[in-house]
Amino acid sequence: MTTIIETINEKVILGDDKGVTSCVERALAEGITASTILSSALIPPMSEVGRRFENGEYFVPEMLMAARAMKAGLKPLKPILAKSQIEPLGRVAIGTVKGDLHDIGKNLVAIMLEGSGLEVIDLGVDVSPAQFVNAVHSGIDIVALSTLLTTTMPQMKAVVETLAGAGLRDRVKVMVGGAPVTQAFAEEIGADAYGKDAGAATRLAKQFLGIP
Ligand code: B1M
Repeated sequence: MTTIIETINEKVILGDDKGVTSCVERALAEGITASTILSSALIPPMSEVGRRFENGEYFVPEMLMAARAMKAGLKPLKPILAKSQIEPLGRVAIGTVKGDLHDIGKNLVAIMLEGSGLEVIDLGVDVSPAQFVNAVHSGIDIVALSTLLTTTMPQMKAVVETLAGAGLRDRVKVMVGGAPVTQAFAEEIGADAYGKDAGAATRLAKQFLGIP
């Protein structure tokens, strides 16, 4: 018998956004936790979509439909993952670097950071180094950079360098993440940390702010 998790997997791959939303709501009603739905039902199918794209079975429209379906599944989870807190414990500016339009992972990181009580200023996608610097001027503790493309990884270095050029490098912590990014790359470009996933990024942010 197919489980609800398997059904959600399949519906994400097929880009059935309405089906994904209703199945996620059903899974929640069945008592499956939001984090299990996220890690077992919504994230894994994106790897399969990537595999199909690499093999030429899927093209950009199919990838877009799958991304839309995944986002539709995130909607009912968001209020549960981001339990509201009263006083923000710190401020994080997050964005996908210039030239890159992928935002699902970045959005997940933002949700988890918010859920841990931090104020998140989401700069969106295709964010230039100057835009990150402007955000830091408004009083930011941490800058979180995301990228999914190898071609836009140098933009992360550009952000670190632009912050240094503006005399702001010591004022903020810079975290980097996204599928092609590694700990070694983070060290190479002078970032303060590498977040493997949304959970790791949240743990690091709290560590930087001295939050237990
Ligand atoms: Co694109 N795409 N895509 N894509 N896409 C990839 C990334 C790719 C690996 C697919 C492939 O070839 N197998 C490939 C990149 C190859 C490379 O550079 N090595 C690729 C390509 C080539 C492209 C285009 C160039 C395709 C084209 O047009 N020919 C194009 C680029 C457009 C652009 O950005 N300028 C493109 C476009 C798209 C869509 C628009 C169709 C869509 C994005 C929709 C959207 O985001 N709104 C899309 C999608 C969906 C994908 C795949 C299938 C899925 C990405 C995803 O959402 N994963 C992807 C293949 C794959 O990843 N297997 C692929 C799920 C998400 C939860 O994971 O984003 O890794 P991820 O986030 C994780 C961690 O990485 C981490 O935490 C998250 C969750 O725990 N993390 C951080 C992420 N950011 C962080 C920041 C932090 C910390 C952790 O801060 C500290």
